[in-house]
Amino acid sequence: MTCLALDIGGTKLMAALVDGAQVIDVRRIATDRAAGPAAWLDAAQALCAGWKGRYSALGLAVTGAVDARGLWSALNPETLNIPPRTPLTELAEARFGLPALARNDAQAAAWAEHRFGAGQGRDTVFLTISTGLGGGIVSGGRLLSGRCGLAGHFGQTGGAGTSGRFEDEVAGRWLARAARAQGRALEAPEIFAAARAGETWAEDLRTCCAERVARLCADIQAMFDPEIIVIGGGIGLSENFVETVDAHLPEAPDLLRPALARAGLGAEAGVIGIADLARSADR
Ligand code: BMX
Repeated sequence: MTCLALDIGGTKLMAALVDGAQVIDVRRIATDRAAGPAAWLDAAQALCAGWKGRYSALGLAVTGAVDARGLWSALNPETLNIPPRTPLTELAEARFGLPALARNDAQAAAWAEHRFGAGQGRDTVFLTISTGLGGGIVSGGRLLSGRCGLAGHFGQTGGAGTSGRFEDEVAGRWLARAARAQGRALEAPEIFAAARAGETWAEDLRTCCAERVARLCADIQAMFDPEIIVIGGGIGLSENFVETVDAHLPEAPDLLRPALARAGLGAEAGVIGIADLARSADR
């Protein structure tokens, strides 16, 4: 069964036709961050206007928390300013004329990595490290959602010895801010390129980021005891990032040491995961 899968993120909006783990067709545009949910769905609809009749299920993987009733809210409005309790599935169903299933983007990606990617068949925790930091947990073959759709939102914890919200101390926005504080107006990809070119200031930022992620992974191991922690997102997928995290895991007894892997499905994990969830009867 082919599924229309939409991914609404803080930077990009993606529409894909997905069959199993196969992305048959995909289109992307930048998210108009100043617009709101209705305009984002209009944009998604325009992206896939030519696909009518080619799909029979609808899934949405979105930044922010989605509860069991399909109500959608931002946790960090800096990522995307979603009005509280936006009726996402209702809005999507009215537009596309199909029952819809919506989940947080990182939760959907966790499911995809567990089904088809680096965590295949295993208890998996997934982390996406990009503009912010998101996550998802698959335990005993089930994707955890939680009461309000919060399960796996590790970026919203005050973990790893930092103060405040963890994603504000580790991910893309933090890297850019830290570089700016040193007089360099650069974004995360340029900072990582500078690190690869051997510039010490950039290597230090990258190492600091990896060290903090390593401490988070150790905490996750103690909390959920997964078989694997899969790391993705723009920063997570960058060259040798997972190896650097691994090298900075805190000293701990073997039992507490997580097994880490680079995400297998790249930037399409969210659409692959939500398509699989939307197809299955287990909602
Ligand atoms: C934020 C939060 C998460 C999301 C994560 C990564 C919002 C709007 N988003 O922590 O729900 O999973 O960012 O989002 O509160 P991305 O858009 O960077 O993939």
